[in-house]
This record gives sequence, structure tokens and C-alpha cells, in this order.
Amino acid sequence: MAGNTFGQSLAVTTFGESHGPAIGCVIDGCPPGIPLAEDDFDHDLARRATGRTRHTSQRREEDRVEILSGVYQGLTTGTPIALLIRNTDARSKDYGAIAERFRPGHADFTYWRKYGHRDPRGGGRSSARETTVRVAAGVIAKRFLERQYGTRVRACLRQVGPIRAAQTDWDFVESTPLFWPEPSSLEQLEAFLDGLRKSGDSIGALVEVEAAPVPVGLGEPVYGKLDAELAAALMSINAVKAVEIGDGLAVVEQRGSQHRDQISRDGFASNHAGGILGGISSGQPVVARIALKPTSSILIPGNTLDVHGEPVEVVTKGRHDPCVGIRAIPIAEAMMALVLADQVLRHRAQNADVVDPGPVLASEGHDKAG
Ligand code: EPS
Repeated sequence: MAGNTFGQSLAVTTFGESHGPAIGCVIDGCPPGIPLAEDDFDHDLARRATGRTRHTSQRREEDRVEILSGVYQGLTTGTPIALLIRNTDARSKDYGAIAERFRPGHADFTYWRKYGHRDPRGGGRSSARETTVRVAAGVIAKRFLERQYGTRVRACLRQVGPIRAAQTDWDFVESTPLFWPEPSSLEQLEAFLDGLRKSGDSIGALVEVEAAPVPVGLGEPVYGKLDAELAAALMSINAVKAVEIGDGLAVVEQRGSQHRDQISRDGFASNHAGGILGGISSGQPVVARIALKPTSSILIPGNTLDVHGEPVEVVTKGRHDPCVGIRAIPIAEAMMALVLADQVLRHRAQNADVVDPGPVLASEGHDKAG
């Protein structure tokens, strides 16, 4: 495989470039009987879209999904679902000046050295445009999880540069296009982003994503651990440089007596583990965070080489995101939903006949996968 497919029982293959005629995906293994219409994709695609706020790229894509297969009379049929989104607002002339020079910190260099031939328009295949169809595939995974277990997958921006939200007001998150969870610091964040945009620079961000309720039992020892697959899926999002599960890097300073989530009949007393023990979901919310780098397409001149090896200066003009973390919220949700849905189907395949030893927590009811 050449790296464009992920998932085992629910496998998603994406294709397309930022400035090609279209992008799309094929979702294979989706259970039959799930209601699905083209409009169902609109909400999440709009949450991810460029041009919703002055703080993101101003490219204006329609992001209209066409369902080419796998749905009949409004229900999935169990056959491959092919989705297509046509690119309608590519402006390739923006890339004329940098087509032959490598943006420092960009995949320009590695694609060129690996393949020897590349589509430089809009970053080609390395563009965040590809994440559009992941979000579309995620809509189906979210719907499956919601119908099976009432699972809701949601994400928010946790930190942008030096500004960190200490509180989480989930109702507030969706009320602004910045997906910021803390009303009291939103103004400070807006001012920071305005200053950043004027300076022509970019900034990194931390995104938090969680799923709940998640049934006990998802994940396979040892190489199919739920956290391992989540980390791989989240790391595959453009610009992600680190993934944390549960307390993540903070475990370095913790003691076992602090980190363990003590258990009583009433449930777990805390969730330092992020809902995963031994690579298998515990029934607690699954919690992850991703760190996204400041993007390399900036207006501040930098030193580089061109494809002929000549030293040159590079400046990236055009319509770029000063903070890609903002638009990563629905992408992180989609990747988590796809990993969980895939693990549900794999769990069923192996363990459908397991005799359930029964719930041990008072809160447990029908929350075991199966
Ligand atoms: C992107 C660069 C910009 C963004 C694009 C991601 O593309 P362009 O230079 O063609 O305007 O607009 O994001 C999208 C189009 C999208 O839908 O997410 C990049 O280099 O990754």
C-alpha cells in the first residue's frame, strides 16, 4: 500500500490534490442500513472550511459532497461508499513564484526528493485540503457510533501560542468559529491572532478531542492498541507534531499513586488514563490532544534552496492559515470517530461469541462493545 488507506474493517482511502479537479474518498466496510444523504456532510464540512473567519485561509470552496456509490434509497448498502468533492476555488498562480523553491518547514522538500516529480499547486497532495474528505468519512463513523452507543465525539482548541484555556464550556465552543472553550479569554485570543496575521507569521496550537460514552473493550493487544491506532490516525493529520492520550506528557512528573484511576462500584474516580487501559477502552471518555506546528507558508522571508540547488529567499503569498489548529477541530473528531468505528467492527468480528462476565461497576449497563 502506498499510504493513502487507513483502517482495517472500516477502511478509508482518500485521493486528490488541492488544485486538481476534485478530492474524494472510498469508505469500505461501512455497515448497511445507516441513513445517509448528501446534506448530512454539510455541517462538519462547514466547521472545517476555509473562509469562515478572518483568522483562516480565505479560499472559498463550496465543499459539496456527491455520493457516487454505496447508498440506495437513503440507506448505506454495505458496499463501498465513494464520495467526491469538486475543487472550485483553486488559484494556482499564487504558487508560480514558489513552484521551484522549497518552503523551509514544508513537505515541498521531501516530496521533491522522494518522488522526483510533484504537483506544487497549493501543496498538491500534502495540502490540508485532503482533510476535507477525512471529515466527510468521519461523518459516517460518527453516525454509526451515535446509533450504536450514543457516542458523541467532540473537540476544541485548548491552546494557541501562549494563550491556554483553563476552562471548558462545550456550549461556547460551537458558538464561535475558533472553537475556543473559555468565554473569558476569547477576546485575548482574537487580539493575539489579529496581531499575528498583521505580522505575517504563523503560530502553533493544541487541540483536545474526546469521545463519550465509549463501550468497554475496544482495542487489540498488542499492535492494534486503541491508543496506538489513535496516535497514528491523529499524527497523520497535516502539521501534527505530537499526540497525547489522557494525561500525556504530564505523566513524566506523576507518581503511580496519583496517576492510577481508582475503582469503586460507583466507577473510576478520575481519568488520567484517557479512557484506555492496556490499549483497550475502559468505558471512560477517550481523551487525546494533538499539537499542531506553526505552518511554513508565511510572509516572513526565509532562506532556502531552489530545485537547482541555488540559494534563494522565499516568501509565501496567497491565502494561508496563520493557525491551522483552528480548522483541525472537526478533523481530529473525524479521525477519532473512524478509529473507534473500525475497532468496533473488529471487536465484533473476533468477540461476538464471548460470554460477557457481566458488569462490575454500578454504572455499567449496555456499554460493553458487541
Ligand atoms: C493549504 C493552503 C491553502 C488553504 C488550503 C490548505 O490553499 P490555497 O493556497 O490553494 O488557497 O486554503 O486549505 C484548503 C483549501 C482547505 O479546504 O482546507 C495548504 O498548504 O495546506
